[in-house]
This record gives sequence, C-alpha cells and structure tokens, in this order.
Amino acid sequence: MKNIKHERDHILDIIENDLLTVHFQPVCSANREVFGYEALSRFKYGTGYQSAAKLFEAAIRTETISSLDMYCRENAIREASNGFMRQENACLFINICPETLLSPTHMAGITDEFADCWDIPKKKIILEITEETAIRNYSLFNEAVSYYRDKGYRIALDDFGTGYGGLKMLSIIRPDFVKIDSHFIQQIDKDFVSLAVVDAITVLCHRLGMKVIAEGIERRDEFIFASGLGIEFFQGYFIGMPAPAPAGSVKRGFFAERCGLRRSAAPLRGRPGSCRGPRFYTLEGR
Ligand SMILES: [Ca+2]
Repeated sequence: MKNIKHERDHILDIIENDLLTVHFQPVCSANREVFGYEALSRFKYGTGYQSAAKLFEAAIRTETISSLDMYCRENAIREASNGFMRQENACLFINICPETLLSPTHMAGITDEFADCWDIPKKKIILEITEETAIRNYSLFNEAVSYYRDKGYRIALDDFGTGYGGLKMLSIIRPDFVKIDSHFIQQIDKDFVSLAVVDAITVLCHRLGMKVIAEGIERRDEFIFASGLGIEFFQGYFIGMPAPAPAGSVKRGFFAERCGLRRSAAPLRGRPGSCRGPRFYTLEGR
C-alpha cells in the first residue's frame, strides 16, 4: 500500500463491504468430544492481503484494529449463534489482540451487546488473547481483561510459549485456559526438548488450576503424546479442519447497522428486539 491513509481507507472499505467471513475449528477433549470451536476470519473475496493475519497486522499499523476486531467479533458470535451453539452446546473461542483491548476506541460493552443480541451466554464465550506483541501497560491491560472476566467470559492465553509476555502474561492474566503453541506440539513424539517443555507448562498450568489446550495437532502420535501428558483439549488438522458454520436465517449486517456503516439512511429494521446500548459509533477515522 502506498501510504498509511490509503491503507487505512482500504481496510475500512473491507469492513464496510463485508468482505470477511468466519470459519470454525473444533477444540476437542481426549475422547474426541467437541468442547468448543475457534472462530477464524477468512476472506470471502480478494482483499489485496495474502491472509487474514496480514490484514490484522496492517490494521494494527494503521490503527483500524478496533473496527476490524469488532466486525470480526460480531461475525463470529452471529455465525456461532446461527450454527453450532444452537445444536451442540459447545463453547466459542474468539481471538482478541491486546492492541484492541488497549485502544482508546475499544468498546468493551459491544461484545456484551453481541452476546445478548444473539442469545449466547457469556460463560460460553472464551476470549483468546495472543501474546504476540509486547505489552507496555500491563495494569491497563489487566483492567480490560478483568472487565470481561467480571462479566462471565472466560479467558485463554493463546500461542503460549512463542510471544513476548510468556510467564509474565500468565501470572498477570491468570487465564482459565492456556493454548500451547503448535511450535512445541508438532514433533512432540520425536523431539525430547518439545516434550519436556510441554510437560513443564502442563504441570505448571494444572498446579495453577488452568486447563491446557494443545494447538497444531496434525498427526496421531502428536495427539497420543500430548494426551499422555494430561492435556485436556486438542486442536489441529488431525482433530478437525476449520469449516464454515451451517447456513441459517440469522440476519447479517447487524454490526454495520449498529455502527451506522451502511450509507443508506433507512431505519434499522429486523434487529433483535432486546438490543440496547449505544446505537452508533464511528469507525476509527470515519
Ligand atoms: Ca487463536
């Protein structure tokens, strides 16, 4: 992209034109029962970015991450409500990056609005917080996380073992779940160091009352070795591929309407009747 402003506008256009969809990847217990699904953003059409991860990086760079995150959060909650959460009583894992929680435009209450509107109990929503980037203001961050915890959401520390925060993040957030990064899980049956690291993390988490999720299980032996360490939950291609939620009748575009994103001045129609709260807020810079 030529410059920040151009890229910013491009990302806001992606949101406004609803170019992302959501797929769900199962998180299962050792006996292969589905515990929940992680929502993963995917492109419906070309956006100019190689992957959703690249889009999120650009959104952080251009300070559009709060808008993108809220849009993806609504997609995830709406589609989950429309699909598996009605039938399977499974949990929903949603990725949230620390930049969003620390952003001045972050609206914590909007997740409650989405959950209430789509009728999902907050205890069924698990917020995955990645530790990819360095956090400078831990007390502000902890305040944001506490808000969600007090509301009943559960917290997972994502990609554990590869980021900046590591044990510091673990001790401050005190998550309900720790997702051990696939870097340590893949080849766990062949690599003694990975096995020892995963074993130590699992023992520590269990001592602190946290449940462990092994990410990136791609082979049967990785599953067997990881489950042999007492890990409770598993995710990866061997367990289940990401897939779209079953199509349903839930109305799309609630977020866009709520945010005043649609250019039409038509009154809001068809919104779930129980929604309350701020009717409009603007996209960052729009
Ligand atoms: Ca994740």
